[in-house]
Amino acid sequence: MRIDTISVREIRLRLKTPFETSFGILEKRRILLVEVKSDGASGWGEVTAVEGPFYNSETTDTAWIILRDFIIPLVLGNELTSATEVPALLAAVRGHEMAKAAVENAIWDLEAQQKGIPLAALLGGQMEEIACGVSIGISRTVDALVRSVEKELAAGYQRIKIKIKPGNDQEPVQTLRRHFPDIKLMVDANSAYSLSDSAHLRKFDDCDLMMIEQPLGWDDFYQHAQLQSQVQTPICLDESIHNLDHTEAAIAMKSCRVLNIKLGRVGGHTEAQKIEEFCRRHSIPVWCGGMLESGIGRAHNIAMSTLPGFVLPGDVSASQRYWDEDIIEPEVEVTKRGTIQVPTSPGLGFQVTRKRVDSLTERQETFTANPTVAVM
Ligand code: OSB
Ligand code: MG
Repeated sequence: MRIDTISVREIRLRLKTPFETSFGILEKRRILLVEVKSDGASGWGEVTAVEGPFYNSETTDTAWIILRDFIIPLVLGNELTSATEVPALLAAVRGHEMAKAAVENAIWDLEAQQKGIPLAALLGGQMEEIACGVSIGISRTVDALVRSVEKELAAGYQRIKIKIKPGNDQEPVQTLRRHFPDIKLMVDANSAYSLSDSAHLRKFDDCDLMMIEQPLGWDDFYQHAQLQSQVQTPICLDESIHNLDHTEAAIAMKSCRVLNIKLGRVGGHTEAQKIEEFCRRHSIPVWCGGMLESGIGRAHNIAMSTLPGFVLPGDVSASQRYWDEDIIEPEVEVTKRGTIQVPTSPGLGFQVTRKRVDSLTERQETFTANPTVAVM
């Protein structure tokens, strides 16, 4: 497939309810979508960066510039046989994994369409449905949190993750455990603690948590290893893991016992596959993280979650938890068992509702490859 045009656009989507983490509150999302065309077919990808550099170093605006000035020129006009060739084209660009992933993943969608198979099948995924959990932001009161958890459990979700930060951690967790003694429960700190908090974090050992996600530095392995040797609750790394090398280091150093894979954070499906395989060989369970994605990013997450190493429920949940109206048809729905059925039609398996995407678009730029010169 020859990469004929690449478009990048920014859409605005308001979350139904603001999402609070230890690094800030997300509400009005500014999301970049990438559309790659080859032979008249379109593949879609999403930049999962948030608005400010507070989860990782990328932002919506840095991704726009890096895509426009560096990533798109390196990919445009190339003749590819497989999306797995994209990382080599982009190897000179350091970091900016979320910007890279949007282009690579769009090409995965294209390739699956050209082969007439679902993206999940192209990736090597076998599951027909994936297990879903929810990520609940920091709540204003513990009562409100208990009500949210009740609602999500009633909807069928298989595990509950809550965001925590210093001063808003032990009380909500202990209250949830009293109300819901048997649920799968975990916490995500988004790097809000330091190693000197280890005695405080050890109190979670009595709460039967599945894991504590990214308690320490966003780019740390060493201190997480020290913390893991001092607490019984498994540590899960999120922010720290950008690639397979990081994964090998984290496992060798015993920095964590569980990994969350986010497609954007690791630069796309090709690297995600390698991480999944490595973790499977080392008996490290993985699950799919979320970045409050629109339907396009969500569809990619569903496809990735069908790989065999994804043995724990992920942060992939129904469109209606986030948006009044998503940008794909059908929207992502969750069964009473807390699962999502994996689509069986070619590519992403969801139709991008172009009219709605156009109406939400704030800016757009399209880049076209030079016409190929016919050889006589
Ligand atoms: O750390 O997992 C995280 C959202 C934005 C930034 C970071 C994180 C999250 C979530 C949301 O937890 C998961 C979801 O998409 O529902
Ligand atoms: Mg996280």
